[in-house]
Amino acid sequence: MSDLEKKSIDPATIQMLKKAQVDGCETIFDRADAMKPCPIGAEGSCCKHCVMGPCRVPAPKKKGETPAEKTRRTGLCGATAETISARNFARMVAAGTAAHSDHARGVTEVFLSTAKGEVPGFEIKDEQKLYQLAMDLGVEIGNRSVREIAIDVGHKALSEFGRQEGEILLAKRAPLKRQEIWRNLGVYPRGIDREVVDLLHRTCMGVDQEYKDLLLSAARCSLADGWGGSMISTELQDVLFGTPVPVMGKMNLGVLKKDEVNVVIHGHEPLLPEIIVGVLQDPEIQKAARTVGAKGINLTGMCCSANEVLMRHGIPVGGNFLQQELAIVTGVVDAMVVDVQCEMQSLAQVAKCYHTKLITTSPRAKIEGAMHMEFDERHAQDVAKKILMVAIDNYKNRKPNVEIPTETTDTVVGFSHETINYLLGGVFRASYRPLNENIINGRIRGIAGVVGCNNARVTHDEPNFILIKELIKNDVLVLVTGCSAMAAGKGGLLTPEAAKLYAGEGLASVCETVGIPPVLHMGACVDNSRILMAATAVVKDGGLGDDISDLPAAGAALEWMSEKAIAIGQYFVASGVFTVFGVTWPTTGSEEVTKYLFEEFENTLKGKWGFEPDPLKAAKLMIEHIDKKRKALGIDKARERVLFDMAKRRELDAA
Ligand code: BF8
Ligand code: SF4
Repeated sequence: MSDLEKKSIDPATIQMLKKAQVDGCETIFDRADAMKPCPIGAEGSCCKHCVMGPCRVPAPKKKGETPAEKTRRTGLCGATAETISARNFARMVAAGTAAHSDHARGVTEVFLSTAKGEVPGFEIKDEQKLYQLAMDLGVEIGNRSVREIAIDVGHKALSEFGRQEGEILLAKRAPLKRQEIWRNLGVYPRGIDREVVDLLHRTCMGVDQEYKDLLLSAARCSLADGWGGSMISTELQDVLFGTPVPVMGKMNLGVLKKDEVNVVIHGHEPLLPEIIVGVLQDPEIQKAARTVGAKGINLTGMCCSANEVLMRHGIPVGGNFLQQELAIVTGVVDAMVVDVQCEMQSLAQVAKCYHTKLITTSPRAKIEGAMHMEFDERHAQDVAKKILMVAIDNYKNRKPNVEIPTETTDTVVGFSHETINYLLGGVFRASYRPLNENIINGRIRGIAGVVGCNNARVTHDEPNFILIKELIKNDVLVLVTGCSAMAAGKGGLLTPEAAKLYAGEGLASVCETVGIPPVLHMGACVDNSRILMAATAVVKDGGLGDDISDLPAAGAALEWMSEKAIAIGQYFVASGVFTVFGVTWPTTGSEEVTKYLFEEFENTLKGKWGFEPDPLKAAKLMIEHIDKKRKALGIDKARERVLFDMAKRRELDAA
């Protein structure tokens, strides 16, 4: 196996890496070879919170240093390794929370304008969800019009960002016991922006210098993301664009088409992508595409934007984070349209190697060398059409070095929290009861959320794919979002048939009865809030304890790279979930800080972090945790009986 072939488990990715090499086009995979991560920064031991530094306070070479040795290891201001490491960790949480929540703010503003009827092209698609949200936000329904209710919901949601007093409203959706834990610890999230500002303030030079206090504040900030910003995004996007229901969709670079104009939408906010989907069928646009000799326009998604339009429209997915440059390497992407987050600056360089027009659209994110066509919700359709026309015009500029991988995989996606509810319980008696019953009787051992990114420091898609396969083999139902959902999809795990092929007998029997895949795609990264809602629904349905931390459940992000992933992991931990990360752990510079996150959080928040880059070992940790929770609930014996029954059945079948 050549070095190149070890970069990914996905053949389409390898094929494009080889092509990039032939074309002389550099990608992130090359840069990862050329530049190693800084070891001091990697362990969270570098502080540059003031210009007397940067101060480097690396972990001690030997274990068990004396207190005197330890005091000598500080920054100029005396900040200890613990403070520096906790501050760095907390800043990651603040940045991740800011990213999800600023996305949410944008969605809320468009939602409010839609409610007021100010933005053509946008409408309220899911009234049922609007009513539910209105109730949770304390908006009166009565016999008021949808418009009136929606305007109030928009205002209420918007005021959650700048809230100065009280508690974030949607956090009241959490189980009561969970809310009590937050209140007792003083980590109940207040305003969304307030928590981000609070954390940036206390991590400044000379402010909060007690690592436990810093880490609890980070927990509070992350909760403002999970139960605040991210949840508002998901809710309002569903109200505006429809709550996902099961839909078929294809994944991988093979979805690009040689004889059509290819437009890749990449990023996170579904606002412009939804409008692009809408204007695609415009006869004028279709005609323009045919005039340049193309058979039509092929829309493809990349990263979380892909998840959004896949879940709601079945638009094919080009790939995940590490495939963004490689889509362009095919030579057939006529335009790549980006908004915010996870867009590599190198796209501009890669686009130059081919003919691709890179188009930035967000007022928050411009890229040097890209064309900027700003998304303006008041003229969204015009902007969308102009973007498509740029792509159409560019079709003629394709160079001869075109090569599209053949790989595409079929998937069934669209498992919102509401959809799972309906599928399990039926439209008229929607409930999580059948899921709870199957967890209690042991057919389903537990639930795992496997989420997060790709990371150029590990083999692309491999840790996520192996982990997910191992979990379902052991009867753990897996929920996926973000880029890990695409690792599952490309690997063939997002189909009902995958249950028979890969799942343990117990899980497979449930999946076959309900007709669902053993791995449920729940959406983009902001939609991790759907997992919080699903976990809460399971708790509320009864029989599995009275808090999320009682559930036989665990989370993981083995290929994480973004600060957003740390914010997500932290809100899962602060919601009571054991969460395992891979690749590298950002606080190893301080044993105390790491121990606090990995062990002591369990005593207070009843959830904790874990670190394990090896996917099989990570699966083992998660399954052990699930079994520990089953035992505490007194349902461990039921599973043994189910497995025994199955062995008996097989024996009888064989006889
Ligand atoms: O928000 S999983 S690489 S695309 S950060 Fe980015 Fe990570 Fe992908 Fe979406 Ni999430
Ligand atoms: Fe160094 Fe303290 Fe300044 Fe950080 S805040 S750079 S540890 S002097």
